[in-house]
Amino acid sequence: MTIEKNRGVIELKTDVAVVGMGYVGIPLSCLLAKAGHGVIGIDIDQERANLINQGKLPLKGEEPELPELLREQVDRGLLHATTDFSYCRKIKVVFVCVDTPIDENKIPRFDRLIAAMEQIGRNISSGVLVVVESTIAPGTMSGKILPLLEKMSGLKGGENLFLAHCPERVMSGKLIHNLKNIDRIIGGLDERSTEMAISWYSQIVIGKLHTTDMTTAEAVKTAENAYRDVQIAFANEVGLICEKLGLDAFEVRRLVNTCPQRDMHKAGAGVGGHCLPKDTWLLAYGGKEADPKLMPIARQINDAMPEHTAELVIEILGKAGLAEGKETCVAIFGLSYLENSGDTRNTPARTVIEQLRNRYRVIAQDPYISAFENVEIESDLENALRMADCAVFLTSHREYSVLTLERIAELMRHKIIVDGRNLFDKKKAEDLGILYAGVGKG
Ligand code: SAJ
Repeated sequence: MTIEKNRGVIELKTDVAVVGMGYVGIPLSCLLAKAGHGVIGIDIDQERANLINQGKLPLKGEEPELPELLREQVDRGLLHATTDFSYCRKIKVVFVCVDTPIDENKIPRFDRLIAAMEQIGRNISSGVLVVVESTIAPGTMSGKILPLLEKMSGLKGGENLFLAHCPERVMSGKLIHNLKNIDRIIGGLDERSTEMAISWYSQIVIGKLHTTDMTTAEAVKTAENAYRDVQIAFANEVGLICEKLGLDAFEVRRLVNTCPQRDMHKAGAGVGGHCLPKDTWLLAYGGKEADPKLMPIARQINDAMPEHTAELVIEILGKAGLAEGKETCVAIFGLSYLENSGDTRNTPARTVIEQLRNRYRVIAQDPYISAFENVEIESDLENALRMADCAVFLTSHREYSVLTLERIAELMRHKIIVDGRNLFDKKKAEDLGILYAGVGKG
């Protein structure tokens, strides 16, 4: 396939297409190109494709190795991004990494995945392997994707069309590391599909490749995240109990975890990200016949934590006698949903700010984020503290964990901290005359 490059038209040897150039598709494309394959990255966003073709990474936050890896593969002519699905012709394997959101009723929205599958189906040729990395509700591969691909392509699953589900296990801030090192589940339509998928992943994954069927692979991925979401909800409920009992939930957690077979998670200001808030609902949707109860309740508990954190702010400002109004300034530290990342997908900060912005002046600071919806940003950490009557910590960025309480006390207009991530010691704060409230900190 020929493509325009700054040094004229070059022939691009392509055997791989990756559809959906985001947190999953970009690192996958880079590692496959690094393994020597010509990779076509297909995305509906022309802007994003242009950035990638300039060797620029269109993702926020620190991603070790990835910016250099992307630039290298583009310069080598082994990675090219486009919005044109016709590049899927003559391709040997297509990896699908489009996102799979849920709607406000917690029902999976498959439209992006289906749209991608229709385009892929129109262009693939006999013998192709299609691998879906997107997280999907159990039953989607066999019930939706296989029939759709067969219909659009005229190919037949297991004869001249091969299919597998290999759910991604990446994490913002560790995209390349996780992709290389974490074991993968490969759920094939049949033996042949599984073998073909193994031949590709064994070139880029050091972790073990565990094989199973497609529906089991769908259930594994959604269950592994629902498991974590429920664990966090348990920790949050223990946190709320400890607040009422005047206990430190993190001390309770530390001692609980001295007991074998315990792995209590951490109470916090909420559960953000692209995975956990959605994957529980994907599993519940796939298993709706069983009428699951624990997982929806866990989601409810986790979704209520940002509001609880905002409540702590309102209560402590009331206790300090600071009136509601724009002259009282609340500084939010941490817009990202995850420490040391610039990823704001489903961030708890969004809800906390919504709850507070009509009561107080709200400013925000995040080392990885320079703009966030229409929130007033103060990028300098110490200036933000100087402006603040109340400092609300929602993300445990390393920049915050090196802040001393003494320095905070020196800088703030009123010494009030609400700690959403157990960054500070309550007693030490109070000894310094700081009014302190924290999630899980009674
Ligand atoms: N959180 C808590 N308490 C905890 C752990 C996390 O409140 O004890 C919060 C975090 O602050 C964050 C959210 O939950 O807001 C999600 O945190 P996470 O560490 O699970 O990070 P994610 O969302 O990037 O999770 C991803 C998931 N990976 C995939 O879906 C492929 C998850 O399965 C992994 O366990 C996690 O990365 C990881 O640690 O690798």
